[in-house]
Amino acid sequence: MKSSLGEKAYMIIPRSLLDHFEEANVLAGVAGYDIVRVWRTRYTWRVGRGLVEAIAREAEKDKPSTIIFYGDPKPSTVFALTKTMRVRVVDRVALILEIFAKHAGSREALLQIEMAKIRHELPLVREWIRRSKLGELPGFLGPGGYAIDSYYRHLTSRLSKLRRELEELRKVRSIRLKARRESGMIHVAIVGYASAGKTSLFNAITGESRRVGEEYFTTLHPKHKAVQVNGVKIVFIDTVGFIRDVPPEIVEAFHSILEEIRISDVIMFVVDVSESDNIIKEKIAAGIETLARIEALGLPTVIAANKIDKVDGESLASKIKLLESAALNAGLKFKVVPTSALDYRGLGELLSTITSIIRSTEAPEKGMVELGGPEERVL
Ligand SMILES: Nc1nc2c(ncn2[C@@H]2O[C@H](COP(=O)(O)OP(=O)(O)OP(=O)(O)O)[C@@H](O)[C@H]2O)c(=O)[nH]1
Ligand SMILES: [Mg+2]
Repeated sequence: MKSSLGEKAYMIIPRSLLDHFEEANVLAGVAGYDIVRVWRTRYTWRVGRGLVEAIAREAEKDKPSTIIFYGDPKPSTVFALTKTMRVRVVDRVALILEIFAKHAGSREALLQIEMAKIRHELPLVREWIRRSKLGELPGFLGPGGYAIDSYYRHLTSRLSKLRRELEELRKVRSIRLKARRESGMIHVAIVGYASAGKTSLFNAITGESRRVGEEYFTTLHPKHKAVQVNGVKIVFIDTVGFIRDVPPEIVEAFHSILEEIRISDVIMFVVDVSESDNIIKEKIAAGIETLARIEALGLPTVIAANKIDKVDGESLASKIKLLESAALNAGLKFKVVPTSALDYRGLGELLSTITSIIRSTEAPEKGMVELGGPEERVL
């Protein structure tokens, strides 16, 4: 993947996603783009001809290298934009895949992301082939139709190669995960929406000093650290943050990164309660959806209602109710513990809740097994 630090880019955002503009901007920044102009469009899948022309006029002056269409543009829309503007067009899926590719922590994750990218690109290449057969691409984007055909063949054969390689890696991983299960070690996966404070809580609990930050995806590969809590040895896993509406192409790439959540003993679901009720509801829903997709919803879960240092007592009570009812609405019973990774409030209760969950669900000898080393990074 090409490194694109500070590349000048335009963003096109559909009206229906304007609420997500902040998130879109942050993601573009993480992917290495510098958004110099933003355009609104009425649809999530296309842009009107007038807008394309207006953008093209500005692009003459700004010369952006990339246009980020923060939606799900149809191949014909991407084609039209590329043809008029002669710049790369990146949609939401491709943007997120670029971020993942930059930070993938394992060979398997890298291959999976490459596979997702190819799958995402194929319909676009098909559109190019169709247009070139219609004679719409004389000399455009390289030497024409033949090159596009052979590029398409290259992509499809790479896809089968990736499938085979991933299958091999999956076998190795399932052996490793089986060993982990049989070792009897207790694993607590720290999950939650991007920037909820997962790494901050992980650091506070384990004494680590992993990087934390306001931008999304500060953490992109999981980290394991074993600590002794109330007489139980627990491996805490800091994971990559969830985002809403994870597009289907990404689920699989996400899947490999998040898979170890599924085989954890307890889920610690971190929610930033300093945000508005609506945002909290949306993010809880996104988290539950992701957990469901990775088949981790049945696991005992505790919600860390984090950043309480930013919330006054009265609204905190209502936010806790909100969390409980959001879980209940999804048919889940999660215990909620208010925490602050900043001033360490609630950490004692959080840990005792986790150990009591472990004691009530596991055989007594579990958790007393000695670990091979102080920490272990799997991905
Ligand atoms: N006030 C306050 N800020 C917090 C708390 N926990 C985390 N933060 C801040 O929130 C931001 C995000 O924290 P991280 O720990 O990086 O969040 P994360 O969930 O690991 O984020 P990603 O890895 O990007 O998904 C940082 O600026 C932290 O300093 C808290 O309890 N109170
Ligand atoms: Mg983090």
